[in-house]
Amino acid sequence: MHDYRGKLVELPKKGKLLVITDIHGNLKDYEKFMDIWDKFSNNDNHLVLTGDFIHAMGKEKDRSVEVLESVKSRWEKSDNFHVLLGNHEWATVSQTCIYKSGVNQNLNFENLLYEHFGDKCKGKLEEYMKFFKKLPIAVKTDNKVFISHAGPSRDINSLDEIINITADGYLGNAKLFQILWNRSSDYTQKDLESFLKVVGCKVLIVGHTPVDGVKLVGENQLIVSSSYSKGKKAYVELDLEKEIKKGKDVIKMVKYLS
Ligand SMILES: [Mn+2]
Repeated sequence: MHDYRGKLVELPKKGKLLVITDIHGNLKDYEKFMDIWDKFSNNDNHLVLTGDFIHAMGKEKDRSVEVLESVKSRWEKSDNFHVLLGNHEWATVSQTCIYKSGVNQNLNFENLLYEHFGDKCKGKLEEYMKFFKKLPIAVKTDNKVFISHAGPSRDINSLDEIINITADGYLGNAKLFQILWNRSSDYTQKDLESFLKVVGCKVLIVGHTPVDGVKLVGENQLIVSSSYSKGKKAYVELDLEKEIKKGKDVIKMVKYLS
């Protein structure tokens, strides 16, 4: 059973952490990452999927159900397999319809569930919503790296506010909304600095915005695209024992999916 501090995952100064973002129902890429993880996995190493593993965004076949079934089962079986909530899972929990190129992603997902489970689709949706509500929102490593789906959130003033971030529910919760939706146009460099100070970290790693593999924002934030990207597909093999001061220290730990 995962022993999280509320909605925060805290990782010790031991081993390595694979950071994988935005799978978006791409089963092929997901399986490649799971092959990497299965070889990499041991008592000290961890993996985090930073949310948005459901909802295909492009023309490719939406394999969200297969990905989700595997993610859920791996999370339930392994204490070293961590999964964060993304805005697409949040949309399911909060029943907020989100659109991509005019297509209602929630409706698409419910249709997928019907295709897979027929009459049992309602029960499956409830099961998935329950699972999403168990998911943490962020990871904080002992060597001062903070990892979330998006963000930073401008309204977070303490680490406790991260730990208790869903206490006010999932809908109409600005702090949660920002950490799941904010892109670099939604905050200033100053906001980022003060967020990192508040949570006691040096570097922020997020996904959410598709980039060509990785993109450094200012000196202290790294955007990573592992599957749904603008070109290259990158992930981070974060050394939990090395001192991290700037984004460039994390850039050295970036790897690419072949
Ligand atoms: Mn997202």
